[in-house]
Amino acid sequence: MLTHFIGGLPVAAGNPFPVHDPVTGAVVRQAHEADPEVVDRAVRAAREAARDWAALPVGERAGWMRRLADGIEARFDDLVAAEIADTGKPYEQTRTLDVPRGIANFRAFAEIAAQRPDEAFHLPGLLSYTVRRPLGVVAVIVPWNLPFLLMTWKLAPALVTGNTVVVKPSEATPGSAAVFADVCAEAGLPPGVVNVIFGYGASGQLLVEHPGVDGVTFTGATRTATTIMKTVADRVKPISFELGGKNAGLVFDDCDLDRAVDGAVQSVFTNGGQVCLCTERLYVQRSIFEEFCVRLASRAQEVEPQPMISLEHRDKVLSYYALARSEGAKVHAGGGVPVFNDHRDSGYFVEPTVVTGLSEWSRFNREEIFGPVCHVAPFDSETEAIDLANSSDYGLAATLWTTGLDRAHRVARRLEAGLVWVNTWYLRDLRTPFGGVKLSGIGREGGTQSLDFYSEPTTITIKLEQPDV
Ligand code: 6OD
Repeated sequence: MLTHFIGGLPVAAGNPFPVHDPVTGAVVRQAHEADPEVVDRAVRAAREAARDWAALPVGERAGWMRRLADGIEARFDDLVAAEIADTGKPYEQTRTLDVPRGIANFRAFAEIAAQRPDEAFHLPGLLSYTVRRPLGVVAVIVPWNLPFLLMTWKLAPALVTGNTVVVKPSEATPGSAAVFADVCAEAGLPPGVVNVIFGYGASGQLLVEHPGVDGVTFTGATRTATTIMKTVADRVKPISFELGGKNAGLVFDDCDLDRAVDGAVQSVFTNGGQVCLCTERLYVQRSIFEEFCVRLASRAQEVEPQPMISLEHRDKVLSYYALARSEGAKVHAGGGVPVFNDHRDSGYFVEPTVVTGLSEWSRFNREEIFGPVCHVAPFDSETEAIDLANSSDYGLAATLWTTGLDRAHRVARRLEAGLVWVNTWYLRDLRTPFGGVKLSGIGREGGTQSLDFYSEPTTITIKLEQPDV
């Protein structure tokens, strides 16, 4: 049974709830659901720790970040196992992406924060400079698709800038957060700096509305974000939202086709399509459209299916497959539930799927599906491709496949997206701003943008009596 981690101690309080293995549907563990009392206890613990933690020099907090990175390395195998048990991710991905990114997040933000210069502004007779202060207690609400990667992506900058935190992972994926609580305890992190509570959305709602919480960082569904936004509006709490996507991939006829097909396979099907950055709309220049569809469909049939996180989510994805069929789509690959004839048949799998022939106005092409599926449509001109990519309520990420250097620059800057990858997908430099436009989010995290969100400047202005010496 997973217990909350509050003030450096395990807390077993609240109703138990089950966590399922998406590969088989079996219950893998139970966790306690945070009720109002638990949430209040966690926020109080974070507040009590806040003053001393904020008073540490940034170099010392950076040292703590490195020790947490070391602690993750020491518990690497446990974290991989916990993440796989909750999500059904492939071992190779978890070993090479999810857990290593946790280590990288702590190491990167230790450096970025420790090396950041302060700002000073001079006028005759006037010196102004800024000092940055942490928000205080930050609520960190983490989704189920990349639980450890995204938790640490938020924790590292929040902590290194001097905040204390209350983390709530998704009810579907509490395991790696529980191991991380152990890492904090084993590292001797001061009690209350990191607190972890478990529960459904209701626990998250209690957390964000708690008056002792000073800021909220959330990655997840746009619908949940609007609820959080309304909740915190009365207290004008700072928010950072990284939300859904309906990401476009543009494939021009001057691309390296092998590379573009490889990239499309990766950007559509990684993590079972359950990454906010995954491509769900592919637009391919007409002269290579047919060949591209044939090649993508053939590759899709070779992709090892990955489970969706829950039965409910699997049914949601399947409802879009049914919608596509009912609207007359041509299904080039997949479109159903795979049959394994083994223990996986009780799990939450869907087939990697490629469809064509739907209207741009179909809900299939407008709503985020969050599964291993894409719609492919042809375009004739660069302008049309850009218009198609931009005709979305979302604006998180886009991919471009072209060997034309001028075209790459020209098109990339005209796309309404926070992130554009050219001839690649999801390659990350942690110093860069990360986030989306339109329904895909508010604010940016990454590099100094994270430090800016998790702290606020105070401007100190001094009148100099002898200005010109
Ligand atoms: O890689 C990252 O830093 C990041 N924030 C990824 C987000 C993925 C959303 O599903």
